[in-house]
Amino acid sequence: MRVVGHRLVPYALPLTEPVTWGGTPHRQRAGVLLRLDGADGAVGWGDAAPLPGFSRESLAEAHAAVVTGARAVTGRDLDPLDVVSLTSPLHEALDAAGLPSSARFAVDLALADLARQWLGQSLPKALHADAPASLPLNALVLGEGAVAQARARAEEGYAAVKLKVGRAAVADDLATVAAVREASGPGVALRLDANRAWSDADARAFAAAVGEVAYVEEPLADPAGGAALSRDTGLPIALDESIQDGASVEAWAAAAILKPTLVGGLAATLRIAASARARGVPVVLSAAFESGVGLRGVAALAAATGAEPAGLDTYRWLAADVLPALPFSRPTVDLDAVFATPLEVRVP
Ligand code: OSB
Ligand code: MG
Repeated sequence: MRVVGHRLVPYALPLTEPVTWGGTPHRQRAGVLLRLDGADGAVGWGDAAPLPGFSRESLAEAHAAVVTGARAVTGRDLDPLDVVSLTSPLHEALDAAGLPSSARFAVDLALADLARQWLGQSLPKALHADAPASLPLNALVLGEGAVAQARARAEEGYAAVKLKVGRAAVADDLATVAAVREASGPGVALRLDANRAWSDADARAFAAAVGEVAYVEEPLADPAGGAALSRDTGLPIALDESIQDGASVEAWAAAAILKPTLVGGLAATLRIAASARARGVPVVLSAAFESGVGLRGVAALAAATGAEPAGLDTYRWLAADVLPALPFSRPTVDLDAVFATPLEVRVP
């Protein structure tokens, strides 16, 4: 497959309500799409959406790096099997270019999207031959009305609900978690995320009273205490920011949360997922409020790495998208259907 051209398409999408990242409320989500044109007329799309407060790179830096990556692949004749294996000399060249994470995600995704069309496959199947066609999703419960939202999502049939903790007093969080558990019922896995809000004492007080949960992401302000906290209290702890910071996933972790926009793109996500699995740690793919183009990539990686309920529910907070409606606001998504139609990108 020969890449004959590329184009960058900046976007800014309104959010349904302000969402806080890194302590600042945001009303819109900005990023840049990468379009790669194949010699046969196929088009591959990627999405670079650095998340303020989480990404190290700015949007301007991401944009410049996507240009660098796009130039590196344009004009090259590539074997589509090399592209989807994500371990070719091309990927080594991209590694050497040191693109920031969100830009590398865009380049990896656009290339893989082109390659999978050459191969006549959905992106999940192109990345992993045994990838399931159907993917369970997690319901994200944010802001006011968490209990009512959790009840509604459980009634719709979601297998997992995720709730932010650590922004209120421990006693208030415990009451909210108990109410969400009561509202969602016994069949729904409860995922919590403290985003490093707690002292060791706060986390131990929480662990002593919380009851059964699937896991708590990043409970500690000082993540070095995670292994001891988990060992002493039995609290299942998932790693998220720690993985973004480059920590390896150790066997004591209850889950590895992988955000391809933040951990280095498709190849890096598959590499970290394999090392987590080798230690027996389940892998949960999750979004960072990308556009629909990026979310399709996250969905594909979730299926390719094992299909724990995936965190695509950030889609619900996009008041507009660059694609026609995607079927991501439901308990399971049919990935063959998502990848059956060519993309109709239109930037609002
Ligand atoms: O802390 O997990 C987080 C989205 C953007 C930035 C950080 C986080 C998130 C999510 C994504 O929670 C949704 C999910 O994991 O279900
Ligand atoms: Mg998290």
